[in-house]
Amino acid sequence: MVADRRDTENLVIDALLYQNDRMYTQALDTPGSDADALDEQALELRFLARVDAEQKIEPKDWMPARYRNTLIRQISQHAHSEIVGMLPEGNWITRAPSLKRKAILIAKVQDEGGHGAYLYSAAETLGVSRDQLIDQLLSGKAKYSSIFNYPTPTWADVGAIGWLVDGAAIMNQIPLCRCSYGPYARAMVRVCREESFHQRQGYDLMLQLAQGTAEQKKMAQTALDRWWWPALMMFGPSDANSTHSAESTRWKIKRFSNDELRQKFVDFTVPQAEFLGLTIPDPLLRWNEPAQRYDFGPIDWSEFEQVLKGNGPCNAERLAARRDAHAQGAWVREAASAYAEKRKHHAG
Ligand code: BYC
Repeated sequence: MVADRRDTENLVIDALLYQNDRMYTQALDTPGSDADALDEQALELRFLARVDAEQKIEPKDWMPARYRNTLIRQISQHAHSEIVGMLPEGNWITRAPSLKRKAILIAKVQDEGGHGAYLYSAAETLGVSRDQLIDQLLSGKAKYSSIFNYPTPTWADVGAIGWLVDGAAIMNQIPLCRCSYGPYARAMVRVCREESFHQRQGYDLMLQLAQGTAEQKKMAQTALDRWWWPALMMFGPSDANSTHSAESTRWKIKRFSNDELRQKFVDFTVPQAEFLGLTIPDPLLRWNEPAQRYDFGPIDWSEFEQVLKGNGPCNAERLAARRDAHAQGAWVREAASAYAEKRKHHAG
């Protein structure tokens, strides 16, 4: 069936290209002419056939402008999320309760910086510069994940972030390893390996607290109460309100819908909470035997919208911290540029 469709597509592409060649030979190749439109149509069909055939699209390949723009949007939002995501946990490095936990946390936060750098590089392959992307973040124009606009008032929040936020991130990012755009898919393979370590360290931290004193267990429960609903919001709006899903699915950027991934996350995480002896803050959460999944209560989308508009508990604080860090790092960028310039002269 799929093979049949591809054969038909190839025939259509060939017919369009043939027609186009004839038009060129009849000297109709003026810019913006029908010939250009046909060319574009043929290229798009060939692009879609490659996507259907699970071939990776690489930076120098032809791609529709909307595909390019969607990828720039998603990859840069993802990169910004990693960089802003360093802040809530970074806040605890100096206060980690043991040397072991401090070393783990430093490694995790450093990994996140690495993921951000990786992802900015992947976005750059689409013809946008890192400076442009960073300007968009610092000016407040670009989005980053809603989740990083929540505070981390206790040590247990570090555990909840690892367990829930990194757990949700893995659920969303494993399918991205098969995304149709080569550089993004390849970056995700390494990112997911590291995320898996991040998730485990978070769960391990929660386990230690949950098995500790009554006060420690309460701390773990309160952190779960704080992070549960925001973690579910990480997957994005419900399918009915997801503006980009249809196109991104057609282009095999997305392999599962926002709601499908959210459901998988709930099904995966509820037994983990039970093992910890903690209660998920949702009175409507129930196992649905016939459907073999958990049903859960409604998400407060008005909270999500507020966070996206910049009105979450920590939006202003996060952006201020990034702007500060960027300003304080100016001398490093200048020194690195001067050094690169010097090496270029030496090489020349
Ligand atoms: N927060 O049509 P939709 C990490 C926006 S970092 C904010 O469904 P799409 C970690 C969306 O951008 C994890 N905005 O969009 C780091 C769109 O707005 P625009 C970050 C959101 O793209 C450090 C609008 O809502 N992960 O794990 O098809 C420490 C409509 O949505 C959010 C990624 O970035 C949100 N949660 O699907 C620890 C993964 N959700 O652009 C951990 C890559 C939606 O039209 N991204 N919006 O103005 C994706 O997979 C997809 O972009 C999403 C959204 C599933 C997030």
